[in-house]
Parts: sequence; structure tokens; C-alpha cells
Amino acid sequence: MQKSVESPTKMVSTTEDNEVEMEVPKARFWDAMDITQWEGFWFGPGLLKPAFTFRSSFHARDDDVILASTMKTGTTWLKSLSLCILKNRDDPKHDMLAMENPHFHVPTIESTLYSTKPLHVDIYDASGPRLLHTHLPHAVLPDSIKESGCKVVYMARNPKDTLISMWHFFNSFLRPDREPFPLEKAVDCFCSGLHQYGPFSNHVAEYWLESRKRPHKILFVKYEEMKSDPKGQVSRIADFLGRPFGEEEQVDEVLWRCSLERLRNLEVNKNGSVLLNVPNTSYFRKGEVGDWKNYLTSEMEERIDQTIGLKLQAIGLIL
Ligand code: PAP
Repeated sequence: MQKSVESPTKMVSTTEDNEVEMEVPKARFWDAMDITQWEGFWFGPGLLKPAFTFRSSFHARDDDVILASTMKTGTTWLKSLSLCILKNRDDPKHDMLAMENPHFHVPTIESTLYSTKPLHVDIYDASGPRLLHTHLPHAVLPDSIKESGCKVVYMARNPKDTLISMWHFFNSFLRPDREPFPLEKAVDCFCSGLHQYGPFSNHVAEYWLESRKRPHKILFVKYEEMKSDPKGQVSRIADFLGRPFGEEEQVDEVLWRCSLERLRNLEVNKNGSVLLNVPNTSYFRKGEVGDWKNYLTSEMEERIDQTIGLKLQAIGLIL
């Protein structure tokens, strides 16, 4: 792994009142994209500066809701559900998900540089509550998120399914005219943490441990539990966000509106891109638990279990 890490590059980091020049390690991801390391995590091009600004300039309100996740763990689903729970419940005829892709309604803070249309929300305007998302690790979240009463919902997923989802996603988006990146090498990168927002295990572990310490502050949701007990889990999210469902029909309605089948078939998701070069269709694939079994050899499975799996088990987290 170390062979692919290149010499450091210079970056300017902004703090509340000045700019600091710093050196950040860089590497090549899957022979296709430069990534840089900050605070122990890897970031794709253009993400660091917005991340610095977010950390130094975001002032959380007690009624903000921040969704968080590493990549390909069910972000699109969590964004859709949270939107329906918080903003689009009382008037189901006004169907926000049919109008725009979930990533438009709930922008990912550090990716807005790549937005193809003007944002409908000013991330830095604290005059009203905000529903936002970030892929950033817990350690670099702005202090005001940690110290205010705002709530955080984190979505986690089995590492092997996350990797397979990521493999499909990056192959289609970074290497459309090339052979898929060899899966063996993708497993190497994943196990050594060399991928966007990696290491996966550290990302998940930080939020997991924090959610154990402060369960009123961070809700930890597992993709697999969402699949096996959708009603229970969506009600859990709604309760946590202070918007419990009154009737079971409401839960059914939200789950139906956010289902993969429905979202995939909406015109807004069959066309266009909310983020530059990322087609809206690419967010909706199979959405299955255990799809990794169709791709990984037993050696690959073993490697992921022995590195990431054991590390998470050691802190009491089974994914
Ligand atoms: P992101 O990190 O680029 O935002 P994210 O939404 O976290 O992607 O992950 C995409 C995965 O969630 C895909 O999984 P798969 O590759 O294993 O199929 C996608 O199919 C799945 N997904 C998207 N929307 C839904 C949904 N409404 N319900 C269940 N799974 C979904």
C-alpha cells in the first residue's frame, strides 16, 4: 500500500481567523483519481477546502439535523427518509422526492463545489433549521455540531457490501471506458484504508463510539437493520428526530415513497446529475444485503473479516 502514497502536497487550511499552509500526503486511487490525506482520512479532489471552511465557519443550531455516513452505505436512502420525516410528511401530495433527487434536497456539505444547480439552502445561513449531510469523519466535524443540541444520524453498512457497491460506483464513474479496476486490488485499497473517506473502519468506529457515549446526540443506524426491520428502524429515526409517527400508515407511506424501486423509477432519477459527472442513476443499484457473495472469493472475504471485521468487533460493533 505504501508504494502508492506519493510525496506530500501543499494545501492552505482556513481557521476561524487565518490561513495556515500545511503539507498533506497524496496518493493515486485506483489509477484514476488523486486523493489527499487529512486528519488520517483520504479525500477526493476538491473536497478538502470546503471541509476546512465547514469546520471553521459552520455554526450549528440546536434544531439542525446532520446526516453522516462514509460512502455507499445507504446515504441516499437516509437522505430520502429524513426528508420525508422532517419536511414532507403533512402534505404527501407535495412529493418532494418526485421533484428532485434526494442529493439535491439534502446536500453533502463538502461536495457542493460539484453541484450542477444552485443549492436551495445556504449551508452557512443559520437563520432557520437545516437538514444537511456530510461524509466527513466525526473528528473533523465543527465544534458547534458537537457542542450544540443539533442531532446527528449516522448510517453504517457491512464493509463487504460497501466495498462491492463502491467498486460498481467508481468503475462506472471513474473508468467508464476502461476495464473494471481489478477487484483484488480494490480489496487491498479498502483493507489498507486507501480510498475516499477511508479508512472505513476508523470512520465507522468514531461515530459508533461517540453514539455509545452520547446516544441522545448521535443515532447509529445499520443498513442491514433498515432492510430487515424497516418499520422499526424508520420509527426509531423519527422518534430520535423528535417527529414520532402517529399512525402505522404514515410509516408505510414514508417507506414506500423512499423505496429503491420507486426512487429508481422516478423521472428525476432516471436522468441528469445533481453532482458533476455522477449520473443520478448511479445511486440506485441492487440495494441487497450480502451481494458481496456474488463477487468476493473466500480469500478476499477472509482478508476483510480479519482486518476491518475484527477491528469493529473489538469495539462491540458487528456489521
Ligand atoms: P453515496 O455514498 O454515493 O451517497 P449511497 O446512497 O450511500 O451512495 O449508497 C448507494 C447504495 O445504496 C447502493 O447499494 P448497492 O450498490 O449495493 O446496490 C444503492 O443501491 C443503495 N440504495 C440507494 N437508494 C436506496 C433505497 N432507497 N433503499 C435501499 N437501498 C438504496
